[in-house]
Amino acid sequence: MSKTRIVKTTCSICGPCCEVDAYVEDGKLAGVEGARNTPAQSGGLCAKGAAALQYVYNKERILYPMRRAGEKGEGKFERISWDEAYEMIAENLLRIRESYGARSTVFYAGYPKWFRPALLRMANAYGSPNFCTESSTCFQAAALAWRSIYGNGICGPDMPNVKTLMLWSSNLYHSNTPMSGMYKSLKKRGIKVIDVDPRHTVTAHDADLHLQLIPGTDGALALSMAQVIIEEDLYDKKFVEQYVYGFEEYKDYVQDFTPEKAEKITGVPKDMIRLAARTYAGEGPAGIMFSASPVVHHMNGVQNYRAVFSLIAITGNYDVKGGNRQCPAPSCPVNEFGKVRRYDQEEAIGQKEFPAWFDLSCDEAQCIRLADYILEEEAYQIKAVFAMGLNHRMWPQPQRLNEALGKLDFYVNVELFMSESSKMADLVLPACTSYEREEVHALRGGRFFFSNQAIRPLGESKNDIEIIMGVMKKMGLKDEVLLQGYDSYMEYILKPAGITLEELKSHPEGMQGKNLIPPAEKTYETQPFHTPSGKVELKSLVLEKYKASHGYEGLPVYHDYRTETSIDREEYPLILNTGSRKPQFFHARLYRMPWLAGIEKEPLAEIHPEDGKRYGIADGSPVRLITPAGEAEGIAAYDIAGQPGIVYIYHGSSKGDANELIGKDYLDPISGFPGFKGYFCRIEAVKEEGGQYDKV
Ligand SMILES: Nc1nc2c(c(=O)[nH]1)N[C@H]1C(S)=C(S)[C@@H](COP(=O)(O)OP(=O)(O)OC[C@H]3O[C@@H](n4cnc5c(=O)[nH]c(N)nc54)[C@H](O)[C@@H]3O)O[C@H]1N2
Ligand SMILES: Nc1nc2c(c(=O)[nH]1)N[C@H]1C(S)=C(S)[C@@H](COP(=O)(O)OP(=O)(O)OC[C@H]3O[C@@H](n4cnc5c(=O)[nH]c(N)nc54)[C@H](O)[C@@H]3O)O[C@H]1N2
Ligand code: SF4
Ligand SMILES: [Mo]
Repeated sequence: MSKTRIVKTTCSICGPCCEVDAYVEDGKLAGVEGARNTPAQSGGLCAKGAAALQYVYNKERILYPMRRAGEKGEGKFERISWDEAYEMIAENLLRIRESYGARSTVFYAGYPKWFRPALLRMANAYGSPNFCTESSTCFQAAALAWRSIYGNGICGPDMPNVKTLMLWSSNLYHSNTPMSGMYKSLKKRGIKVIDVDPRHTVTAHDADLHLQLIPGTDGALALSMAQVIIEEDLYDKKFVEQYVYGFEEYKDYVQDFTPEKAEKITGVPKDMIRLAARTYAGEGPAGIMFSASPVVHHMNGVQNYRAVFSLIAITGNYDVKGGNRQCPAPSCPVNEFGKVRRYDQEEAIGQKEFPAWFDLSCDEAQCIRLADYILEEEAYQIKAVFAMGLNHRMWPQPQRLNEALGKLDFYVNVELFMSESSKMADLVLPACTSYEREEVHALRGGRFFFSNQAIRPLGESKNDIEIIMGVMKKMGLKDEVLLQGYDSYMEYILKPAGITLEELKSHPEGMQGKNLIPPAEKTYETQPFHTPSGKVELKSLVLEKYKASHGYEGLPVYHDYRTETSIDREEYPLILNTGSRKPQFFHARLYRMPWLAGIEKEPLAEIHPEDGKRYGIADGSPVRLITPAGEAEGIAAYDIAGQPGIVYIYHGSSKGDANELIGKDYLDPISGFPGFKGYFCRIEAVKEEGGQYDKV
């Protein structure tokens, strides 16, 4: 009988990296369980993590380096050796740099994050300013909004010490399962929770106050709360006087946003706005938990989040115990590893159109217009893409991007699966999952964990960082760490924490870093804010710099996408909100897992029963969504969690991709983020032809 081993490792199917006890039999993964006996976890896994075997042993896994053998996009490939693959990359990327300049090559990372610092170093060593990631639609716009006010460090809520928590668009039961235990514990501690969400989610159900606003009206709601806080003298005058720039103009601007007016814009009753403002300002310390995406997936997204983040400053909840507070440092030496200034003399993708992104974001380009750069010679043409986890379904008008990728001189995708985006590549390289690699994890609060290799990499797959090392070596690119091998890399990132790799390996339960700088409080008393004025900028001087050229405004102004649009609202009367997270899906990558895909076989368009009746669409029947940019089909699901007038649909499915519906130029002018959560559509019943759809 074969012996079962339990290996301490991690799941990183969706990124947060949950610790896992993997059951291994005869070198094969036989089962997974949430790790027991770790301080970080209670032994559970989410639905996605529990289906790990279908991820690791998926029939679409790429097992060998594969070179295109047919036409681009045809999907015909032939197996080659790793050495031939590295040779092919080196030859092409060196030729393209020679002929068109380094900036003609884009280095791109999709959602997976663990190898990004190494990829950034590769882009730097090659000399291209075009390192970019999925953050062209995620998180960076929220970071930009934050930095435009506070200058640096993004501060999350100080959960152990908050008295009031305002969740501003986060449905963590679905999007961040590992955090849900913490959220539940708030109730036991008597913490007041205010949830701002257009839908009555499970998370909203557990809150004390749910502000059910119309999507994209967040700015008006926050400005109105500020109006109440200032009018009722609930603001922190001392902090404002000493540390805030632009308060008088901000104060004048918010005057207009009375709860009466805001109720008309947002749909939130005026009394609830007042109550929320009084609770947040009066029952502190209070923290705001914000999300990487929904608020900034709107045309006025950056300004809307600026209005929200301004509330932290005016109530004196910035960098105090129980407020929004700086994280302990060094929170993640892995990030430091990638912090080599990119080659920024040359214009990067998006730099002309979205200049504030480059002033206020981290070291990456804004690649939302990647297809335009390939197809239309924007400022210059992109000729090659070296991608790790590129999924064209992330972008609006995904087919257009995929076609553009097919026109490149050279395109490599390093992937787990032979995805549709991979089929367009000249070369596809097999990455391995977290179960097949060793990895050092730097976790919150300065905890480190060594994730063991539970099984050997499938086929000839390799971990992404080893692939980067192989490519760099073949190209003759210099890097003091990456050319020393993977163990050296792990040693290097552990060094600041005062731990050796040997030590960490001998502590399967993980270790606390040794040289951690404890969380500070009120850092502003000793250091100025990293803004042009040295203060908290309610009126951003960086944004204002682009007033004449780009029309940006310094104050967190509110523009309503529903009225300030050239789209004919009579033709497209409904708001289209795409991509609110579902526990079983993760963008485009999990539709290939039978357990998970089986939960929702066709894309569900969630509509309010009133809209269903108005447009003659029965619950469970086929429906067509039509926007100015495209059409997609799905199954109508009556849902009373949202309000009439709004259609919700998940993205990433090849059966009915919500992103085919979104216009490619429908972008927030400051961040370049698409208005994924505030576009317009109409819906109509689809005539069934011989049972085209499975019943859901
Ligand atoms: N299961 C699963 N988990 C995920 C992901 C996944 O695909 N699947 N994706 C990961 C990624 S990339 C991200 S960025 C995070 C996102 O994490 P979250 O932001 O927590 O998740 P969402 O469901 O996108 O949005 C949260 C809530 O915002 C609401 N919302 C929609 N539009 C608006 C709006 O205009 N204003 C406000 N205030 N609220 C709005 C939605 O109703 C939803 O309940 O999730 C991560 N976790
Ligand atoms: N309409 C609409 N569109 C959206 C959103 C929305 O809410 N609505 N959300 C946006 C947001 S917030 C985000 S973050 C993006 C996410 O968009 P993507 O980054 O496109 O997300 P994924 O589908 O997870 O694709 C990443 C790819 O990486 C591969 N992969 C996974 N692990 C590894 C690994 O270890 N190594 C390598 N090399 N590859 C790996 C996966 O197989 C997958 O094909 O989508 C954005 N697009
Ligand atoms: S939340 Fe689920 S899918 Fe994501 S890492 Fe944890 S167990 Fe895996
Ligand atoms: Mo995201």
